[in-house]
Amino acid sequence: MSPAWKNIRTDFPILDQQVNGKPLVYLDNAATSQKPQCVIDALSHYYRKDNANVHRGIHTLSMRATFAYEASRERSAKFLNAAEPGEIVFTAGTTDSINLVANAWGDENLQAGDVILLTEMEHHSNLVPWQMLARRTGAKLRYLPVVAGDTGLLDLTQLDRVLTPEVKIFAFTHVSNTLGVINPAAELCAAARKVGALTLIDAAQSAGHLPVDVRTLGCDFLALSGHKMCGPTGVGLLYGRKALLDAMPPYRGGGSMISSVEYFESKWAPAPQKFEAGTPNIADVIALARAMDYLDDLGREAIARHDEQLAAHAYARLAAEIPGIRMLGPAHHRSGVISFDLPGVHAHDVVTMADQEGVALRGGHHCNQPLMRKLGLSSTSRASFYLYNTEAEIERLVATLKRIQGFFAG
Ligand code: C6P
Repeated sequence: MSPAWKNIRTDFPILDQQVNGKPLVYLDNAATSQKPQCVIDALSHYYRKDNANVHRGIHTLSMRATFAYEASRERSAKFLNAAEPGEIVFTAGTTDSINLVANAWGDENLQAGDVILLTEMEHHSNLVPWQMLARRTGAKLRYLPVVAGDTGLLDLTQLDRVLTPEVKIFAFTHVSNTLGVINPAAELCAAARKVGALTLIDAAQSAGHLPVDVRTLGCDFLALSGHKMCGPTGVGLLYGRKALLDAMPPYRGGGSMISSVEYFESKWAPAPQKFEAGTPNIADVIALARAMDYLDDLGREAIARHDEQLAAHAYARLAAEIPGIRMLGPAHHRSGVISFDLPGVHAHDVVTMADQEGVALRGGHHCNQPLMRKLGLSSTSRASFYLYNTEAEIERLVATLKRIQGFFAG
């Protein structure tokens, strides 16, 4: 393990605090991760030294801001092993990136009779934009099922049945935010390619946790959010194969995305600029590159191993120590997201009582309502781990859940 791991918790100033009189145990990383000091410093440095608009001014500050903004595009391309920086479009996050594809690519390329393939475990962000597109174009939605039971794995025996030539795009999550399942993304992309379908990977829960290489995965689009990978909120990106981005019309109109404007018509700038209308989220884009540096200093393979070890440990400890607990998702080969149901205790009560112990969890449907229904649940409690979490914190979780169970047992 690299020396960067040694004092990792001190890199995250927020972790050093008490919540409700107890040391904070932050286990809500699937909702948003905490930020290391280097990312906070990058934001502060930009506003203290370089703040100016990009791609417009020719004064020194504007050139500095433009240089740092475009350097972040290069860093992002490297982070994902994209062929060139022009394949990176900065957006507000995963939701925004998926909406961009559903609108710009979808409206231009889909018609009645076409099929949009999704999986039964998608987050609402990878469902609703496609439902809206289907309504606009007359295309149909189809789903690759999740196997019956609680492992939450995709039923790959159904892949050939659902991947017919009518499928024009297959959009799926790399890692489930509720079940912690890691989907075989490269295999799914290869299968889609065989029938001529494009692929979009929702990498919201994977980009900061696993090595993500768009060329090894073989995807056409990939969406991620900065705030789930040690970066700031309000920024993310869309990776798109350059030929596809070049052929797509813009999604939003305004300044910066044009090459010329007349009173009655305009011409667009080339990709990726044509997708970045208006003043972009400059400071957060720049700080996102620092987050990528931070993750790569630790090593993404090492982060994945750390997540998996913590998740396996938590899964085993909860299953052994909490009578009657229903564990969701696979026991092994999973990400650091653990969802569970404590019979007789609503997830909101679990989260509220855990908060009294300083333990931050999430409870609810996790923007996964159709999957919840399929599992026969309305909500789950969720603990999600990241690089700064420890086995000692898992023991705090176990003790807290025992106390909650004891309280409700009367
Ligand atoms: N999941 C969670 O607590 P945004 O909000 O655009 O940054 O990310 C949306 C999104 C898309 N796909 C997946 C798989 C996700 O997990 C999320 C965000 C958070 O699980 C908030 S609901």
